[in-house]
Amino acid sequence: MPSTVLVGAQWGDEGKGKICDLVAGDFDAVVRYSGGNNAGHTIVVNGKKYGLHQVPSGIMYSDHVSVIGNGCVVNPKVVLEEIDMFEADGITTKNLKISGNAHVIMPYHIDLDGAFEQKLGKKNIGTTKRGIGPCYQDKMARIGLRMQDMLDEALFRDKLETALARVNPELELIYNLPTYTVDQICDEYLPMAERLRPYITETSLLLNNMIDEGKDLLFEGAQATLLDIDHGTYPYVTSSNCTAGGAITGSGVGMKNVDRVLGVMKAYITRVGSGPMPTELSYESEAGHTLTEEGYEYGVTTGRRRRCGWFDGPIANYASRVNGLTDIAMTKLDVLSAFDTIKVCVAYDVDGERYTSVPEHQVRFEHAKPIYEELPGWKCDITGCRSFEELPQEAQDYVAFIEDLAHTRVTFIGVGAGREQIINRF
Ligand code: 2SA
Ligand code: GDP
Ligand code: MG
Repeated sequence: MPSTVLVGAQWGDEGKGKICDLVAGDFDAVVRYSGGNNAGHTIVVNGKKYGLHQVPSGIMYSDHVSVIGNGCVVNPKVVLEEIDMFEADGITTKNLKISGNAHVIMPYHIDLDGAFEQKLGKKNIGTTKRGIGPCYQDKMARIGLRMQDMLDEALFRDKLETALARVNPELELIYNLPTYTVDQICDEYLPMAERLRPYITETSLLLNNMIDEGKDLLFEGAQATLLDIDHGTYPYVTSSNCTAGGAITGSGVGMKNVDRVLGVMKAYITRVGSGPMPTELSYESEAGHTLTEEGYEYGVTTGRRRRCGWFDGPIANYASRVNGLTDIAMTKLDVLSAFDTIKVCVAYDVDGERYTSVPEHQVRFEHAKPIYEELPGWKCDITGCRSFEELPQEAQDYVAFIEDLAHTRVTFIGVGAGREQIINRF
């Protein structure tokens, strides 16, 4: 396969981990380009389930290079825990590479994330409280610490002093929280830095050298289009560019090297955290309850129950546009087998005006009322289907209906959580 960006096309948890693990065998490297351990990517291999937060889902392939790119934020403790977990399971991490330019999540980022959410009260974002927003804030404010800084004690101490001069008053005076000393953080972080030293490298150079050798790269998106800091449902978003464009800035690879943008979307939609969601069904409703429980819609990082709703066509159309999708992987079609009929949102009614894509203005999106079409269900087990033709006609029609809404073809169809439970149409 040519170099490909795999991107979440909804609000996350579309099954990026599974698709990434599935296709990774066709690539030479898998690259994470945004986010940190807020991500939770599930892969199920030989019946064993792994929830990955920092390490790319390509780690299962021992000969592949796994890269945590410069656009990511890294919690050293979490990466080390994942490294230890894989090594204990006989999965080598010798080809894991972490960009020296990736930013480091500090304990005060986690404190500030929680404190700010609490301060926001009812207006909270519903973050994962992993310190992601405050870490990216420091990056933009140019007081962040990077992986490379951890490898040079004098530099690390110096930069930390600058960061703490700004952070400590905020902790103490605004949130009434304990402050940090340089020594305290060094005692915790420098030993972790020594363990991580062999993994930290110039990943942009490494990836470009691979391209020069004719190797193919897979960029594994985290979070999703509607959680993107620029293109998402701001302010209810994460703090990075999760859309396909982020793969370029978040890895240091040129645009000419990407040939394919594969959007991953569920056959319905979910969201965790706050913010508008036009097709949301209450958990108490029969359909909402069925999607949640049949789809086992609970967060991989925080365990939070995800909000569930019918497939949202305007979002699919929007995601196709802002990412430049070449094709779609549609996951969890099997979950819809429970329904007699299935609703699909084909457009929004916004104060009397019809929208077939996501309106840019926040208030319009908040006012969006879904216009549904109801399609017949298939009501049978499709988890054993391995070709499009084996799917019942109603399921084939459902996929075709969504292709029309998204103006993009569906290449993969997920019919179960397992690596092999997939239909590859082309
Ligand atoms: P943050 O922590 O600052 O990135 O939160 C900002 C918003 O982004 C949402 N967000 C996510 N949405 C879906 N899945 C995510 N990963 C985990 C998973 C989530 C979990 O795979 O299940 O376990 O709860 C993820 N990460 C961030 C978040 O809900 C906020 O709306
Ligand atoms: P990601 O963040 O996009 O990688 O997605 P998550 O791992 O957070 O959530 C997706 C969930 O759906 C995981 O529990 C997967 O094992 C599961 N999953 C993925 N594809 C399918 C599918 O086609 N059918 C079913 N039933 N489950 C799937
Ligand atoms: Mg997830």
